[in-house]
Amino acid sequence: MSCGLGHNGRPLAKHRKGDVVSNESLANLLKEERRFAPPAELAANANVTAEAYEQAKADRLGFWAEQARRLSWATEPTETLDWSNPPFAKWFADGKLNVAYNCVDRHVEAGHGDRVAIHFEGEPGDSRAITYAELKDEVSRAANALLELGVEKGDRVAVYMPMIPETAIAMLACARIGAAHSVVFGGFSADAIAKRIEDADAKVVITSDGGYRRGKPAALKPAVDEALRRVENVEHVLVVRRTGQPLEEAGGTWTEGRDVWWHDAVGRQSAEHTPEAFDAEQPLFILYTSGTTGKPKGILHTSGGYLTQAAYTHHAVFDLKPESDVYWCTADVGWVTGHSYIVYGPLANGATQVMYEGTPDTPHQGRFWEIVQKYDVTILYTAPTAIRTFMKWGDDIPAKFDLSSLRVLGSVGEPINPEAWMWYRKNIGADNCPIVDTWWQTETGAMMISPLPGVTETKPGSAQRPLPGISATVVDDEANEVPNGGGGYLVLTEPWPSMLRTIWGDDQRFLDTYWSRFEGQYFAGDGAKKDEDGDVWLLGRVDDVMLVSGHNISTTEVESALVSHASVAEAAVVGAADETTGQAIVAFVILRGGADAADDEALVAELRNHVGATLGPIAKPKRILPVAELPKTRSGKIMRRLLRDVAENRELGDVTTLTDSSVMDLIQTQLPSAG
Ligand code: 6R9
Repeated sequence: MSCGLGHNGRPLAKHRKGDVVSNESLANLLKEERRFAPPAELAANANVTAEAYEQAKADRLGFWAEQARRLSWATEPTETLDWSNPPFAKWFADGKLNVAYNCVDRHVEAGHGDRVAIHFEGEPGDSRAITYAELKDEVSRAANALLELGVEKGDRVAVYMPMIPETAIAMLACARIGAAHSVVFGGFSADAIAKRIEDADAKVVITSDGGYRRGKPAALKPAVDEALRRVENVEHVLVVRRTGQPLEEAGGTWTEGRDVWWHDAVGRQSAEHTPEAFDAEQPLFILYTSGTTGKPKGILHTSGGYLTQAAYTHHAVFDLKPESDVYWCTADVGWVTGHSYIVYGPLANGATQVMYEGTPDTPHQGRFWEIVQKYDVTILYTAPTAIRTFMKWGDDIPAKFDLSSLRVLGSVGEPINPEAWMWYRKNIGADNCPIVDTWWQTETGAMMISPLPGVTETKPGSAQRPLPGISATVVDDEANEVPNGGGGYLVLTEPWPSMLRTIWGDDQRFLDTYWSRFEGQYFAGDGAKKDEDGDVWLLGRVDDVMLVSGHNISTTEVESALVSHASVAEAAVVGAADETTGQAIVAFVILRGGADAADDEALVAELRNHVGATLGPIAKPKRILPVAELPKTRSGKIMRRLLRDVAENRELGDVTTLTDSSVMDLIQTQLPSAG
């Protein structure tokens, strides 16, 4: 057996969700011996060098106080962290600033008004370049319009939009007047919108007639109309015209007095608006995390600390040179990656970025690479789920485009399987772009664990080290820090500037969810492992860890073993109840190049043996089921919970956060023998 998956000694009956990931089960990932040094030229000119770790270690708060000076403060903070009432943090509490001024006006004042802030690429092929000067005018007009609609400092505004520049403009307009936005992913149902509007008690909703998805207009306003039949207190709906599709045709309505067109209400405003400086702890936004169960949690972020860390990490981790780089984050603004790395981080840094409205396969599967080529994108930030999809579509597709402008590649959202990492490096990065695998969460607000592109010798599949100024480690069930080589739970051991301040309206849930599992430490809910160098490997949500015959096995590990087989593009692994072994490993696989091997018993046997050979016999899946698609959340994470329902022949649980709910029907019809 190649890795010695050991028995953890706990009786099966004691298994509960969230049990620690045993050290032994993780040996395989540690066998990853490929190493990639930073390109010499990048290292020589890098924004951040190894010294930053030393500096932050010597004086963590001093380090963050220095990073806060990247921002323009109306009143400079003298206080860095107030931790007198943990875990309720205040950062830079006596400082005052305006977040929108920092993201827009100051770049114009510094003489960069002509620099493109956003290269917008619509799905149908329309495009718009918006300079910082134009962005300043638009944000100011939108701020004036919100004021006219009665929005005041401290109010909440819900934003339900496609991926168009007005979404960023709307968010910045809220920030400019001190209202907190609550962005609801465009495509969530009326029910989800209603719950979020109600929870945050939003006064105004900003939406659009729709956006383009997969070559067609997809309406948004009708869902808002439906949501507003269930909630009170919304005074106005501000509607951007994007598709021009008649509202009634899409099932929507127009409520006179309540609904106003953006081009009317914003269009007629003055482009002059003087930003007011707000306290550093002024709420900036609420963003709901889907959560697998229960009511969504409204994660609250505030201004000064959040913007400091979003700006610093965007500068450090992407080595951003605002004068020459063209940055592209493919996430949707509706999730935290879009908040921190489309809107706040890049704009605070004066970056030029691409914003793309649509899907990666419209009108063809080379669309992303065509965009990289068109705009000479230098920094690309995407998700493992996208990378695995590109692997599935085939190497020949990116090969048709000139991707030589790229210099740094990023990944976020899930553990990236070593083979997907290698594919990304070779087929997109021409073997010479550092890959930064960035671990963080809605709750952390900004990146926490990641390589630095000019410093770190990277390892395929590892997020590696806490960033300068960040304290994270891995602990066992009893909160003891595990030694190098050990596995357990990822915890954050010191407060950080962009940390969530609470769950909106529910301090107790904030304490219970994050701060009660381990005394004085933030519990992230992820399993992790430290290798012999102390580098961190993420192993998936602790809820997904499997217990097979008393062995803890991480889903990530088995999935990575499957993806390392030449025939597999993507894999999702779950533990299904099993009379003999407690749980049995069931794997759902998507084959590369779309091969249909639903009845290819030989391949299934080969895959089982491949996992056995890489990880040890205990990790061999009991069943392997080739499928055409996997259920994913809208942010691209595999929803293993639903696959567990299938594997255990249960009624499916809540599917409302799925990107495409027909996927589950497809999987079920493909699996006559799922039981
Ligand atoms: C930014 C974002 C957070 C959860 C997190 C973890 C997973 C994110 C990861 C990663 C391994 C990475 N995750 N990045 N796992 N490696 N580089 O995704 O926020 O939507 O709140 O999800 O995503 O499980 O706990 P969010």
